[in-house]
Order: sequence, then C-alpha cells, then structure tokens
Amino acid sequence: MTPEIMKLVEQMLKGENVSLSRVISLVENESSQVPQIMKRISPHLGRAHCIGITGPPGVGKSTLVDKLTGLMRKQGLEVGIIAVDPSSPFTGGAVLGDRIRMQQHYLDKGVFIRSMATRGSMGGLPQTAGSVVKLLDAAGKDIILVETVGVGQSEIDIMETTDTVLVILCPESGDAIQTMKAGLFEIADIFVVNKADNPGADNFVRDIQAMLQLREPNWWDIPVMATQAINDVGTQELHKQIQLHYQALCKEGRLLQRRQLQRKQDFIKTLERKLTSRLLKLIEQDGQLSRYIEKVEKGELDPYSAVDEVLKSANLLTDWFGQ
Ligand SMILES: Nc1nc2c(ncn2[C@@H]2O[C@H](COP(=O)(O)OP(=O)(O)OP(=O)(O)O)[C@@H](O)[C@H]2O)c(=O)[nH]1
Ligand SMILES: [Mg+2]
Repeated sequence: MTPEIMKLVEQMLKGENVSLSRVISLVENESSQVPQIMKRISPHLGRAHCIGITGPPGVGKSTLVDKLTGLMRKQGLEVGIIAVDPSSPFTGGAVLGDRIRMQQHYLDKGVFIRSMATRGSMGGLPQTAGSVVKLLDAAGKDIILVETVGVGQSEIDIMETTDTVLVILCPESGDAIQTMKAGLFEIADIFVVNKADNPGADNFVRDIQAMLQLREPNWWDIPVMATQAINDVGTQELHKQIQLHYQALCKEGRLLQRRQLQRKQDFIKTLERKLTSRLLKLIEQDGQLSRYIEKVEKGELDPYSAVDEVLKSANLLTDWFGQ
C-alpha cells in the first residue's frame, strides 16, 4: 500500500467520512490497492447490522430508508446508506430522486450516503457493493442500509451481502403469486406493503400472509408489515421488527453462519471474476478471438465448439499454469 493510501485508510478507520468516500472510490474503480485495503480493514469487520431494502421501482424504498434513518439516528446510531442506482443509459438513473428524498439527512454527520451505479448487472448489486459495505462497517457505521431495485433473480445478491432483507411491495405490485414467482419469498426476512394508504393494501397483506403460512415453520416468522412511508405510518413498527430480526439472528450462532456463507460466496465470486478477466485477456492477446467471433456470428461454428477450440488453440492452460 502506498503511504498516501495507508493514511487514507487509517483515517477512514477512525470514522472520517471524506477518507471513507475516497477509499470507496478506489474500490469502485478496482484499484490495484484493493487487496491490501481489504486486508488492512479485515480485523474491523462484522460489527454493523447490514439491512437490504429491495423491491420493484417506485414502491417507496427511499422514502422508507429516509424514515428508518431518522428513527435510528434518534437511537444515536451512525447510519451508512448505499443507494444502488439503477442507472440506465437513457435516464441517467434515480440518483437525483434519492438525493431529494434523503435531503433531511444531508447535513447530519452521522449519516453517510453513497450512490452506486449498477453498471449493467441487471438491477442486482454492482460487483463492488459487498466491498463498499465492508468499508462502511470498518468505518464504524452501526447500521448499513442498502437500497436496491429488485428485478427477479439478482435479488439473491442482496441476501448474500446483508443480514436482514426487507422486501418492499405496494398494493399495485401485483398479486402475491407473482411475488412468489419472482423469488421474493426466498429472500425476505420482512415483507413490507408500503403505500398502505392506497386501496387493496389489506387484501395484499392477507394474501402474502396466507402464502407465508404454507412454509415450513422456521426460527423466524416472516412478518408482513403495512406502512405509509410518506406519512410516517407503520415505520416505528417496522423498525421494531428489524431489531427483533437482528436479535433472533444473534442467537444460536445464526449470524455467524450467515456471514460464513457470505464470505465463502465472496471468495468464490472474486475468484471467478479474476479468472474470467485474466482468461479473456489471454484469449484477446492470442488474436484468435475475433476470428472465432466472426465464425460464430456467421453461423459457421456453434458457440460451444467455438469455446472448445478457443481454449485449445490459445494454449491457454499452458500459459495459465506456466507449463
Ligand atoms: N401514496 C403513497 N406514496 C408514497 C408512499 N411512500 C412513498 N410514496 C411516493 O412514491 C414515490 C416513489 O417513492 P421512492 O421512495 O422514491 O420509491 P423507490 O422505491 O425508492 O423508487 P426507486 O428508487 O426509483 O425504485 C414518491 O413519489 C413517494 O412520495 C406512501 O406510503 N404512500
Ligand atoms: Mg429509491
């Protein structure tokens, strides 16, 4: 680690937000210093309660995050917020909207807000989001809220990164069966039906409850909460449930287990990423890639055979293992 970055990391560990911001940028830009940074902060990890907030676009996730942040600040807790911005090349994403809704916390030094772009990974978490969560943890945030727009499978990411997952829906989100199809039942620790001021909320809550009753009894009964984030109705009850979930997690080593699994996934994913990018580089250097792409495009070669041939012809395995 360069002395400059070392100093930055030390300041971040003391809870200094400007340094935290700069270290996050290093991680987002995949600086070569990242492994050393992560190594340095590893003794400081695991203290924060990390909460994922996911759900379809526009259900009120940011408004809820804002209200929950207010309640947590009243308890004197330091809050870090990661708003994953579903940036589309057309709209430029929802950053501005998130900023406006969280305005009341902008001047509060106990609240750190960071937007991250999804960078194309279909609405899931950006590859670096897990590392950014770790930085906030190491910087001493008590609570880390990760808001992400949920669209299908990629919500699994949030489960692999956080301790408690809130799935936010609203009465317009469609019937409960669709919700189940979307895999939300697998990841939710708490269901929230927001915009309960709109018609159909009671029925929607009951539908979800009925679905949940079909599940095997577990150590945690998934609650279904009705909220009106915009009117601050039901938000205290939701906050209470979040705390209860954390308490239940902390019992009988469950949190430890969840985090062990997360670390394993983190390791495997990082390995996959590194291997893929290095292999692709090798293939590109070989100059053969464009020839194969052309053949596949023309339909002269099927993609599977092309992959086999590329791997053979580039002598990749020899290069890789240095034999
Ligand atoms: N009627 C009603 N509107 C709400 C409620 N909560 C939030 N809204 C409104 O719903 C709109 C979307 O709210 P956001 O908090 O930005 O929703 P979001 O899920 O973060 O949106 P994205 O991040 O763009 O996916 C805003 O106009 C809010 O004012 C609520 O309880 N009732
Ligand atoms: Mg939002």
